[in-house]
Amino acid sequence: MALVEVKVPDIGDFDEVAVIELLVKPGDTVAAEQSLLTVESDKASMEIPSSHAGVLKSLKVALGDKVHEGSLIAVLEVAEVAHAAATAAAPPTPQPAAAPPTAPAPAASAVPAASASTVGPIDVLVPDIGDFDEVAVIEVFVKPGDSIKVEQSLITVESDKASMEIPSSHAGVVQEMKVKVGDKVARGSLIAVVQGAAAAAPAATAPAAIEPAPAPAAHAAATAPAPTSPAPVPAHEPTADQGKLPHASPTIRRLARELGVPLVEVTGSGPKGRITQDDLQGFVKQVMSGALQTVAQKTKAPAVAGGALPGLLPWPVVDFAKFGPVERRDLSRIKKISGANLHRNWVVIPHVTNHDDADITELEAFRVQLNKENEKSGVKVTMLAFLIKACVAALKKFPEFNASLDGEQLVLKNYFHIGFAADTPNGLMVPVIKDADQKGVLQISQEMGELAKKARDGKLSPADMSGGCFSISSLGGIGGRYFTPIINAPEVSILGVCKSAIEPKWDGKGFHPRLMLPLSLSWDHRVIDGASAARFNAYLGSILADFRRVLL
Ligand code: CAO
Repeated sequence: MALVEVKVPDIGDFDEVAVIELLVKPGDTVAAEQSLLTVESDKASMEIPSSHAGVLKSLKVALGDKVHEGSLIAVLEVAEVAHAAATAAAPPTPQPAAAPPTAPAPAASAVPAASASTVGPIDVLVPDIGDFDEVAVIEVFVKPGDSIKVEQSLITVESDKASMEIPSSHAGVVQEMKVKVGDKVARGSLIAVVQGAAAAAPAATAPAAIEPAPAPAAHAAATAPAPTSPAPVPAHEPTADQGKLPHASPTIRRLARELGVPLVEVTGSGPKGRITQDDLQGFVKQVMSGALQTVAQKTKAPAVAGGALPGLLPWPVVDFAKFGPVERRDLSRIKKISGANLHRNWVVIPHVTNHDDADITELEAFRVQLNKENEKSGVKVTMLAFLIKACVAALKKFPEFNASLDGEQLVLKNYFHIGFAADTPNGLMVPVIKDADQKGVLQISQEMGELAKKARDGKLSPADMSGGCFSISSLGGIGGRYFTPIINAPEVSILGVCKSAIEPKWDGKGFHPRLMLPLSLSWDHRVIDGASAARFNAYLGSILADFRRVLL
């Protein structure tokens, strides 16, 4: 066993190229000549093969790193020391990503620069593409009327083994395209007719240098038709063993990187699943319109119905039937609507809840007496009606509780519409008593009874539930001590009330039995602070303790 360093071989006269793909990872067994990574320049991508067979001990480059000839890529553990020693000295053979296998080596010095101006129609031909008889046109990047630059890619062609972009030999305006997707072309095939004064391309030194094959042929003379074109640019080779690697040209891959598009998630519609520009654009449009989510978005973004939030793990998916018998029931329409609202309010509003107790001993006695007196009228005076009246007094004293946030402004309301949570067989509804400040406790009790019945019968109209300033959620008839009610946006606070109970209270001389009502006030900390909330509760308690104060 011996350790061998694998370095970037001679990649022509490129100073630096970027690592765009890592094709192996530490621990992988690699064969000699197996591609380890892909590098890409402006014009071409190429795979860097391993100089040895062995087990990859460590990778010395990361995605985005810039490398050049001699850069250390990886350390391999090889089986045969002698072989390793013999071959380690020799530079590895560069392996362009899409080089036709038997293409001749480049001969940069044999490529004359051509720079004369050209006027009139110019035929742009397929250059020497190595020893391929025919290759299929799989993408056409330009159309008649397009202004093109020298070396701008016109089409992509693909053989069994490689794909490459064919650049234009001339600048000008495309007069006519002579090929379409699916056509077969060979060296010398007419691609396009270009019109305009144009400088013929200088020798395609850059692509020629990075790719050993195919070799760029001598450039077109200043007259049309141009006999040859700049060298084709190798595109990514669709090899089976690359599995997950997207099959796309360097142009598409570069564009995808610039846009941040995860190319592996784009479905290619071209031959052998090749990703075309249309595929890429279609993908971006779908993501932008919200019709599609990338894998990253799915992991981070909230599931529409599942409740996951950005940055949180997805909602657990459990097969409950594995643990015992289950039955499934659809959520009611009201539960779905109120659930979505409650969820938004819980997530968006910074809630704080202050708990307090109000002494309602005298008030409850008064309520019971009233109900005795009004037995014949059929209207039952409820504790909730007193609470509504008391809350109106507190809202008048603390106007920021009777408000809504509108951007950076607070909308203070000069009306007092109080909602109350009603438990119905189909779910929670919040009918609203309008102008509660202008109504007496008897009238409020009567309206509440009517609205609660409508709620239970599923007959509340939208108008019955709109316009609320503040809500009360009373669990007093059921039980409990305290809870944390969720604010009913766009309101900024809500009062939760639980079951009153007789408690011993110290008055400085002795303990006395008092009926205490537990209050839980939730408030929006963007609008209200803790001191105001404590004052609100204390004031509310003082009114409930002596209801005459409501007149003050
Ligand atoms: N403490 C002790 N007892 C109370 C009380 C309190 N705070 N509030 C009411 N009660 C008693 C009443 O005295 C009455 O008892 P009697 O039948 O002996 O007279 C009984 O509870 C029913 O009270 P009520 O008729 O006055 O009704 P209510 O005002 O309590 O409730 C309504 C009306 C519509 C609010 C109620 O039916 C309801 O739906 N409550 C649930 C609200 C809810 O679900 N909130 C939670 C929202 S968050 O999920």
